[in-house]
Amino acid sequence: MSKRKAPQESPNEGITDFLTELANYERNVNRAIHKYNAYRKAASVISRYPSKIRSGAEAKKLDGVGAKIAEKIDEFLSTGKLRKLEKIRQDDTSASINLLTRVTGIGPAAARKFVEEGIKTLEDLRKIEHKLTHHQRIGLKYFEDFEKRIPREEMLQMQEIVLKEIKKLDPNYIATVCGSFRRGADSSGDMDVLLTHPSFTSESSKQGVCQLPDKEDGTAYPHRRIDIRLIPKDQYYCGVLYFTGSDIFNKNMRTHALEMGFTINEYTIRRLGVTGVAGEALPVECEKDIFDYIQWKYREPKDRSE
Ligand code: DCT
Ligand code: MG
Repeated sequence: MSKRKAPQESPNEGITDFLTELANYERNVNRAIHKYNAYRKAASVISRYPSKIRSGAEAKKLDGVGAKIAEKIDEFLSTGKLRKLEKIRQDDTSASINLLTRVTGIGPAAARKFVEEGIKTLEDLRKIEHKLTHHQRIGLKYFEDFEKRIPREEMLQMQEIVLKEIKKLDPNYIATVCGSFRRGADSSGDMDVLLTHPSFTSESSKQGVCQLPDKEDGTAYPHRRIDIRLIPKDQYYCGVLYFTGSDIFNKNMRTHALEMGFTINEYTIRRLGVTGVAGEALPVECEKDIFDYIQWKYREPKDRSE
């Protein structure tokens, strides 16, 4: 999963930027996932609003913008900043936790633990490299590269190479590049590859690095993050659905599923009994099967931003 979301070009960039910064603060520092989701949802709906927002009241008409966010928008529009954010930025612990969570493999809990131990900067992390997981070491080593978005053109080149190598191993492999790439995005934070094989029944995941060969003019490409997950065949399409996202779309789909008496996660879809206990995993042969169970109209990946 990638850490940095693509910046949204919109007439309300100032607002979506501060909402995203607040979202990250709630997730990384406070571990308040509901607040994180609320800010992300508001940022997402505002980023798709076509005209310049003039007041909090105007924004509040949009689904996902409540009174508190509307108030912040008013403050931002009249003063050009937000006191809450100014305070957060000045707070040492918050700033350190936010920085450390930008390293792939370091989540909010690990970041807080490091900061409590006095490890606050990338240099500090380098000094305790022996204590880091393999994934975190890669994240630290390629910190700058991994923050760069990957243009679609490069994603296409990487996809071709990866799929070709997989087919060489065994032509029976089935592989899908998911994430924002599958939704048609112009750029991606990372490459999310799902892999299955008719004879596989246990899951594993490999986090790696790749780099395209140098360009014709001799300049090198940045190192890119590639996440390959091997998934049992019967769970493959729930995985493809989940890892195609977006995260907001997934949340909305899961909510609808619950209303219809189903529970969906990245592995399975199951019926909920009257007592709320989930039954056996239902058979799934393609993504559309999952939509059908919950009586939702099928949506192409490009239409799954929310
Ligand atoms: N996902 C999710 N909930 C999360 C995180 C991820 O449902 N909290 C799913 C949806 C997208 C998929 O996993 C891959 O995650 P990312 O790589 O973070 O998202 P992306 O849409 O591919 O965006 P990016 O271009 O930044 O990689
Ligand atoms: Mg991704």
